[in-house]
Amino acid sequence: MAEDYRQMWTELGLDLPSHDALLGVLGQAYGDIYLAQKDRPEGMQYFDFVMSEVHGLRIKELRDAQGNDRKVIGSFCVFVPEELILAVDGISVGLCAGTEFGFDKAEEVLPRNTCALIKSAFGFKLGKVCPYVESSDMIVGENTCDGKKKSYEILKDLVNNLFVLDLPQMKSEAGKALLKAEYQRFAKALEELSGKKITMERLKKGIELVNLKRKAIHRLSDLRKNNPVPISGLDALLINQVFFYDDPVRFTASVHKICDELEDRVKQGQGFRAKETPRILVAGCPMAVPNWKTPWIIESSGAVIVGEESCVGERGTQWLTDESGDTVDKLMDNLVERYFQIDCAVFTPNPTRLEHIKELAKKYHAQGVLHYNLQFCQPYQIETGPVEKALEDEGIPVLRIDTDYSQEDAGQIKTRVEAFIERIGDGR
Ligand code: BJ8
Repeated sequence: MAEDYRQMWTELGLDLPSHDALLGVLGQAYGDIYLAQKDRPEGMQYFDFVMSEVHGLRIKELRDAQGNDRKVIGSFCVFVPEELILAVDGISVGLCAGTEFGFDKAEEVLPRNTCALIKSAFGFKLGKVCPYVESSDMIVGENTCDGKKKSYEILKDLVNNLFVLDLPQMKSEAGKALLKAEYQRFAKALEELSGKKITMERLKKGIELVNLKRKAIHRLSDLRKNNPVPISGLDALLINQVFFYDDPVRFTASVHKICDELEDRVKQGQGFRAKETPRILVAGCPMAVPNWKTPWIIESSGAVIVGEESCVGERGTQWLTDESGDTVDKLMDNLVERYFQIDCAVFTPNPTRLEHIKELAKKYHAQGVLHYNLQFCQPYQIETGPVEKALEDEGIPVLRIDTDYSQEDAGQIKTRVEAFIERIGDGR
């Protein structure tokens, strides 16, 4: 694809040699991790295509849409409501990144002991390798963890139009009121940027579109409850990652298409692995493209991932927004109700997350939970203790992995994961 899009990348201000190097690394990792899997569902070809064109055709589509008076909004958090973006005919894209590309540059402006997710986003911006950042008409940050909150103070001078949402940290009535006020402020900023008014009809349409996208993912998740599980965790993770980039209508149709195929597989008793394969739920920090290290280790060590308690996964998609109501204000309340349920570890206290992980482990018949933490992510690292306790009280074994985006610890993680798989496989 590289040759066809060089002009576009130049216009976006990308550093072409660095960008070529990034695409080289990405392509290699994709081949080694994804394409090397056996008997993948045919429906994954669509997602392979999306990935092969993630810096090409999709960016061209965004630019064409901008030419037709649509705005592109980039964000880093599942608290940013795509429904509001769609209500001004905007396009939502995720900006989180999952590789240590550009860390040297990121560490010139951020402390080394910043989590890899934040450093990666900065590395992509400073290294001029991310066409999504460069295509965004507005970038939305949020006051969640301290790392993000403080780094946006630096990011605001590096990008054109940064809007920071002030998010609550407690699930109180005051917290809910703050979320509503902030969503209203965001809606106003979107209206000003786009020149389009958020009407009840437009907002309702946006809610319906995002709900359809979520329902398709729920269907995929339901299929993963089967034994044998009809799709690898790696492929399911990829679909959850593409959720943040693709056109919502096309994405929804593609997820249903693969689900039709997976239903057939289930009927025929066909699985990604044999019935006896140990089943693992992954919980914790979000995994952005191309952060596939830990899932790849799990599945190449003989287990299968059956679900993700993650913002790139069930924490991000699990609730629908109520579509009823005939005023913008009522629909805004519905949005607030839906988003306020997200149990990100930045909330204190955060008991519902423990309950959700337990529920998910049972729902997906997981024999063990791998709690995935990015190093220097205090919210999830600290919350691992209570999660371990809650799960082990229920007899569900937990393996805690603290890692980053480097490959240096891959061997060590593999040894620990193999021992864990042996333990849960034995039912010990
Ligand atoms: S709602 S999980 S997407 S904030 S890994 S940057 S928390 S130090 S990503 Fe998140 Fe929204 Fe919460 Fe979800 Fe900080 Fe931790 Fe890094 Fe993190």
